[in-house]
Amino acid sequence: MSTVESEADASRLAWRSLWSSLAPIGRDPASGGYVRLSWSPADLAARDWFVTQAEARGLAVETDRNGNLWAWWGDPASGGAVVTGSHLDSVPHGGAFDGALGVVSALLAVDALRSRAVTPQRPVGIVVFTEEEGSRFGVACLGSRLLTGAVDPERARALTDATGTTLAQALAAAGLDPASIGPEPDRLARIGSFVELHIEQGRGLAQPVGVASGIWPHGRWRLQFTGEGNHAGTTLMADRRDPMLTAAFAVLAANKEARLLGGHATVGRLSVHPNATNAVPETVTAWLDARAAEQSTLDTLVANVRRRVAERAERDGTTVEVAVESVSPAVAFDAALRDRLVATLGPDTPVLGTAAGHDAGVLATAGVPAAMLFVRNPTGVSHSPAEHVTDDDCVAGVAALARVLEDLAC
Ligand code: HGY
Ligand code: MN
Ligand code: MN
Repeated sequence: MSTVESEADASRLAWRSLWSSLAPIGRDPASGGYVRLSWSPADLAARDWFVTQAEARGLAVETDRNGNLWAWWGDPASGGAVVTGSHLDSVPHGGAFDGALGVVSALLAVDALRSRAVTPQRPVGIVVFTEEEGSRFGVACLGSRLLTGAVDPERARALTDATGTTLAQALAAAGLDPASIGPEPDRLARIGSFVELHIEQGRGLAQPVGVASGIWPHGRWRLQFTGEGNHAGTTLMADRRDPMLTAAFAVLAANKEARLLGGHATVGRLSVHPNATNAVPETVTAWLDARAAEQSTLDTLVANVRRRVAERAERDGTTVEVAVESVSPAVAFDAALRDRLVATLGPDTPVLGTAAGHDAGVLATAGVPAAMLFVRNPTGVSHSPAEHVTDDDCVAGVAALARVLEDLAC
């Protein structure tokens, strides 16, 4: 066996070993997907896994005021840090790679640099952002938004999950002080550059690794439809004020408007009260996720849906209230950093945009020089147990991240 072959085998083994240690945490055997909602037992176990792995590498681990985890190689106080990382929470029954790939790759990239006796001149950090998916408390990238001041701490504390538990209560239960959440400008100022490695979430990559150009503007809106709860058997059709009809119309209107405008719109979550087969519902809550290449298109899409739904509600005898849960503006990643990544990885490295949101986008919006590496997704499926990356591409991602960190930190 040649040296190159044995190095490749060692990289694959290292990948498999670390990946396998995280893989059981939060996996639902019934769906084959991951349920790691922030601050749940599964999320806490994943966070413990990270702390154990970081400490085993001699990295200094700290939890910031917003619950994000940081592991340092070198002293962050010296500034100009090169930070990588991603998130470990998931959407309900999500895939194994969304977020976790970036965290596992970060740890292995540090191992790779050390095995080559690379000595960084700048501190190197690995961050695990909390509640990136917004699957528990509704606001996407909550940890990085709090860190950067993109969400009001007072509003964040009062966010509730599906059972009515507030973020403040969840943080307190995890041993954090909810009163102290909020922006940390000093911590942000220490970051010279942030590079998040992430599974590519469409079919945009024909080779193992690419570099991100930007992120579509996107957001989440909660639509609450209210009618009159009543008996399904005895209430005459003409007498009904059924919010399910208005909600159903909203789902179709969102899909139609997105198709007409070239955006994306999804209603992937519904809550029905009282949720009984033989009752006309009293309320239906629907969550709209909408995205578009241009902010003006997104604004038009959402405005058209709102107008058409309001008209329909009048016909149904129902009411509709719309609340914005989180909005993210368009992101163009730092051009110099993006070009530097391409120069490091080779001129044939593809540069592509995405319609998926990321903590790197939140940091970029806050003025931190940020970039992303994408790793090929052979099926293009994400937010599903079918999400997949081959071992060889995972190893290629680690190698690419290690080269980028070495270039930026040395
Ligand atoms: O929802 C998103 O775009 C991301 O995957 N969090
Ligand atoms: Mn995701
Ligand atoms: Mn993600």
